[in-house]
Amino acid sequence: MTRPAKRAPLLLAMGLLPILATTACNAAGPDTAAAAQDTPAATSADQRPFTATEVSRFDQPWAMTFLPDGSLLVTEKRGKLQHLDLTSGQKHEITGVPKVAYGGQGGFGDVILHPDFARNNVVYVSYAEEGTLDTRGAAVARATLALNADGSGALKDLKVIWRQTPKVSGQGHYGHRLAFGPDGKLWISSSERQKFDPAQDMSGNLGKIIRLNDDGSVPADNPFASQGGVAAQVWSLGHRNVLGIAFDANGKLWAQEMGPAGGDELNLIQRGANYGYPIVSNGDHYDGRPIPDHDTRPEFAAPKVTWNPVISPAGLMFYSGSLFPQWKGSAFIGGLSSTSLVRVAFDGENAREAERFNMGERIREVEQGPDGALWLLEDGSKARLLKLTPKA
Ligand SMILES: [Ca+2]
Ligand SMILES: [Ca+2]
Repeated sequence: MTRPAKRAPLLLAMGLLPILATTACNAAGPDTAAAAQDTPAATSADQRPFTATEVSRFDQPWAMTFLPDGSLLVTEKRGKLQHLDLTSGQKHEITGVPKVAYGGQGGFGDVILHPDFARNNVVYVSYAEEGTLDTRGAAVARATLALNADGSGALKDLKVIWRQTPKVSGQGHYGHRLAFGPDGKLWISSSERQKFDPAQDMSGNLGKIIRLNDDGSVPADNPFASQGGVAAQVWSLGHRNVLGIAFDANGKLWAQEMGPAGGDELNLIQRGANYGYPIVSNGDHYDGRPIPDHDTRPEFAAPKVTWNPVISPAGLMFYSGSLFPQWKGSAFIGGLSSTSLVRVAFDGENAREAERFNMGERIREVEQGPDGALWLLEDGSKARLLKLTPKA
């Protein structure tokens, strides 16, 4: 699935950045210079501080998470959950997974561990689910992972604890990224299913960031708890397609958002805040209709980073390891249309793109391994699992 660029980047026009040519198809617009000012030049393979080693391949992988024993769980969009033993290289398909609505952007989504996984073996998975009358919506299930000595296993006692509401037509913008916060709560990104206005409608949970207890119940201290109903689940609203959420070392939640044309974002998520979509965006609709920029409506929370040309962010993690000490505290974003790994650096609550590594393939997911290596999953069929270690 390609994603058209809003405008050709300034750096491309200057001939400095041929690597991004695949994302650009239009002539440079009048306000390109300002929008592109913070975009660093992509780093070529021989300048990278890391070596990328292929470890395995998957069919349309979407997410991964490391288990305490160093093995890896990987979801595949068509509906498989794979368990990869990184020592033996053996891969086993985990049984007992929910049936997914595969198609478009939909299918199996995220997989994460309960904070007490080492004791309770509880995992959470997200996926697109069929409704009635050709509708779909994301769902989140909680289950116990029962692993056998040979690496095979099953999800037991699977229980759906959350659903997008309403279920709607189409196969895009599920979001359904998951994270546990330092508060012990389960956080879910619920994208707006390409329906725009639901992001501002508190009678549904589309276009929102959701905060739940680990059993799926609603915390009494959520910002809209007094409204009851679905609104009680909501932590923040006005989001488009949030394909990465992660907590930094200070416990602050960040979310990257695949925006409209020329409007990808990294947001610092604040309690009860409205991020403005589709009323404001620094990008514009793909059909050419303008959307007023953030600075016209300061009552809406503005992004900390905006990308134009877009990077198509998917997968977000904060680096805390020692293998790349220069990157401690940085965030890493997988780029789909930009076929890149993007490093974001922080100064308090401010953020900027610091580095961009061209990976030559769409990057769907980023993780930090137990030894501090960076791990990437490419997108699509025969996608590589890559381990990034410091160049010798
Ligand atoms: Ca992950
Ligand atoms: Ca705009």
